[in-house]
Amino acid sequence: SKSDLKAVQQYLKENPAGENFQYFGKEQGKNVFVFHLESFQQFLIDYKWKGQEVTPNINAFYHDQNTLSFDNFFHQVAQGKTSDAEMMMENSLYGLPTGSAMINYGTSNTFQAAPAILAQHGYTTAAMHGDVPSFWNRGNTYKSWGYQDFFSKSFFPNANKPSNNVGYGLKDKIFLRDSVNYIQQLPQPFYAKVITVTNHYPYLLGKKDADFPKTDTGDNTVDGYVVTAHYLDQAFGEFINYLKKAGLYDNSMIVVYGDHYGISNNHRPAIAKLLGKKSVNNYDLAMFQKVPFMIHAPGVQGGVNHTYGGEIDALPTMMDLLGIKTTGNYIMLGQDLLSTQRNQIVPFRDGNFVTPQYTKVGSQVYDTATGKLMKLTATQKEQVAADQNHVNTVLGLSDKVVTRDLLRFYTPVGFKKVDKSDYDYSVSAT
Ligand code: GP9
Ligand code: MN
Repeated sequence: SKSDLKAVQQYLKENPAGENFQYFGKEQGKNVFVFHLESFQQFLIDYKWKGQEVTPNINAFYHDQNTLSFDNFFHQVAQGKTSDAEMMMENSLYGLPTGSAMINYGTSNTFQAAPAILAQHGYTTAAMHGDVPSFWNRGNTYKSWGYQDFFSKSFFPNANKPSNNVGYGLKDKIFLRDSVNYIQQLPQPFYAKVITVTNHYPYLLGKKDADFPKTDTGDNTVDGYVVTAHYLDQAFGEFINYLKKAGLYDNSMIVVYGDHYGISNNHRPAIAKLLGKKSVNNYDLAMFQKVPFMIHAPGVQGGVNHTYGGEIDALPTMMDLLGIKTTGNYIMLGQDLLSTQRNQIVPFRDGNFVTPQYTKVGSQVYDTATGKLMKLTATQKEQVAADQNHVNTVLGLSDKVVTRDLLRFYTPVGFKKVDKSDYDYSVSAT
């Protein structure tokens, strides 16, 4: 009901992060790429195996002088995996505690998502992916989010050849090369989301594409991870070169993120081996949920930012750089990562959390800086309880927005409601 919405608005009013005037609007009017690195974890950045960097191109991008990189950025997904990441990245709303919000609410709900917001600012919008549009209900959800185009598998004739596919879809190198044809036709400025897929469990890749040695943890589903990650990295490098050749590199803001872990917590011994440790505890596993978040922004001085945040914070951050004010207007539960006023509590979907002080896993609290298990003083107990209360509140409010479809009761200033019938993603018959 409308009173549920009031509670959300009240919360946002009491917890404003605001923008950072040093960054606000610095990328205004630029094309925007959101590049999805499937199952890509932060530990891969600068990681070496047998003396070789696994992901040299992504590493170079991470360290580029015009890239804002974040090294305390966490994925916050649950069962909805990729779809949870997409929900957060493009709506600044959480996925649900169980199931996928895109599947259960993507078709019917009202959204005020990134593509719809940017369309209001003169942007053309398109998503690209080498799998079928029914997966995660993207074909319907993207209409609700206001995507004008969705180029999925059937738009890529090369996908007809079985050997061009692996796992869930078209191999990244072919997918990205062929995507450029569509990207070049988009009127500028555009917002383009590019979702890769090859670096996906169980990390299989034919001999022809496998150009990196497997790790030797002895865990079969883990040891191929660096091989497909390396393939993704090569594909990424090629894509960046295409953009440079097409003259798109310097007039675009390129956002790159890992959607979630590639190696689940069921593989503790293998994770320990990869990290060069004897064993891993709950703290190590919490830190293992870091994923890359990088914004290549030609108009700003880059560097590695240590603020604690997660996928929920991506959209307000991007909007800040694009000069679109979100605080006080949009119902977004994350906060600008560049803001100096931000709250650095990172909620996980199960109610655990990380802050610069505490890492809370079940009944255990670790010191985030040292990784030591803490015996809390009375004051610390109060702080942890307050943080927990914040986490529960924000997750609960987000769930209300999604499950009760609250955005239908509110239209932000300058926002035109999405009409799904405006969009048709079927391949034209020509
Ligand atoms: C498939 C892909 C995989 O289209 O996005 O989703 P995931 O299994 O990672 O959630
Ligand atoms: Mn995924």
